[in-house]
Amino acid sequence: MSSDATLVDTVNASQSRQVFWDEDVYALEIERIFSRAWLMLGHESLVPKPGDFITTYMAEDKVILSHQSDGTFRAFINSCSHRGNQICHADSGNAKAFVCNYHGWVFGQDGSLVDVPLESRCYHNSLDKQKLAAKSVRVETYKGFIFGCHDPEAPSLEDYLGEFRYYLDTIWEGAGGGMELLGPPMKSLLQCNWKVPAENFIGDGYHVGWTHAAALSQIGGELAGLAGNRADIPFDDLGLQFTTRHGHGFGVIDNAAAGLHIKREGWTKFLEDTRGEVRRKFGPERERLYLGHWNCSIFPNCSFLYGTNTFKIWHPRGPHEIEVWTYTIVPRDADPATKSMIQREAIRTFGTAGTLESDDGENMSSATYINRGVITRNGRMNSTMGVGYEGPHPVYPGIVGISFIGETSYRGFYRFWKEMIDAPDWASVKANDDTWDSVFPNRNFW
Ligand code: UNU
Ligand code: FES
Ligand code: FE
Repeated sequence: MSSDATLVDTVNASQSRQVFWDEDVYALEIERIFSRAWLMLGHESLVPKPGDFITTYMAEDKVILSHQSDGTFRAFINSCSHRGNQICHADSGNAKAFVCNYHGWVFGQDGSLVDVPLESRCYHNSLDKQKLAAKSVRVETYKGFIFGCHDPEAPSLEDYLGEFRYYLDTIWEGAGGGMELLGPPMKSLLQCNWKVPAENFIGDGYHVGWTHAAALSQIGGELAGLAGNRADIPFDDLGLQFTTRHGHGFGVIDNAAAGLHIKREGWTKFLEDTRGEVRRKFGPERERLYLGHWNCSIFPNCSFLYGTNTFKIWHPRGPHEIEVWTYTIVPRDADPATKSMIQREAIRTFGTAGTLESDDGENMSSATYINRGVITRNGRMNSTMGVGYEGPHPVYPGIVGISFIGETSYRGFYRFWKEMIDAPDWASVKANDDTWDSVFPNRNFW
């Protein structure tokens, strides 16, 4: 990497293309972001009963997430403390214990080492099993969503989500039942840097009418007018964009929650039936969000579309590849027929072979692999759309951008990315809590 390259320029809203390509940048991301941030592990609905487990990833580390007999959730590294073999090879199941298939060491639901074959005869009772538990992960939940973190100094999950909970509560609590995930996830490999989909989902309203033009006109509905950027609709006033303290953000298109659904009766009825309660609980500003379509990323690598209801984790596989995990997010209180209708529509649009998913995939690979070229990779990218047309809002927390089509939440994502990359520890991140949003100019915008 050329040493003078400023990876992220928060003043001019540009990024070095090395953020998508360079091995050293990736190593730094693993150390400073994925080893220190709260990462999405799943939802209680995926492991509803004691003993239920799933295996997943935190970046490239395999972990087991397990529902304990006391009702809590624990996670631990899926690698045996004997010679390192993977402990559990199943995607999910229910287990009282996990037996390593190499030499038979047995780990409890909490990752503790509970049994060792031939322990007294061959280890002569010298083995300190207490010290040989599988490495544990900090686990906390928010509204049923389960996150893991490796850093004991990281803030609580509630503080990490911070004021973004104002937005998440709108749907993760909603009218009371909140949301759950339908699994098992679809899994696919995509040849791209993990940030390309993360930035796309956090705030790329701009690509929707262009990349997805054919799909939108074919689907019809509220979003068809975006197709080809041709229609006489208010592109600069379609909704809002948000970014918050720890890089989480989203864009909302007003009154378009079910916009990508062809079969939508149950879903729109559910929204109509529950919007009144959301209004009573959260007020009209959040009722507005409840009825909109969101493209959203939780920093660093979890994204979802509320309305379309696809839910993604972008597991990095080095700088140039990801494993995409796709769940469907549905209201817990919806009836089973509505849930499966939502799931079919989510898979049709954003499943592995979804019509819109495959529109995006080619761009994501292209935006990554173009940087094979040395001259190319030392250039920069631009994210200036809407600079100055954003700021602190009288009602909505964080920084709020004027339109769904803008790059406010991109700038917020890379602002926090840079902060994490530069910070030696969480204490130095916390020191910026009161000044983080000063990089956004024109602060009296609203
Ligand atoms: O492709 C997307 N991320 C998207 C599609 C976002 C909003 C509406 C439709
Ligand atoms: Fe945006 Fe090409 S026009 S990447
Ligand atoms: Fe897209």
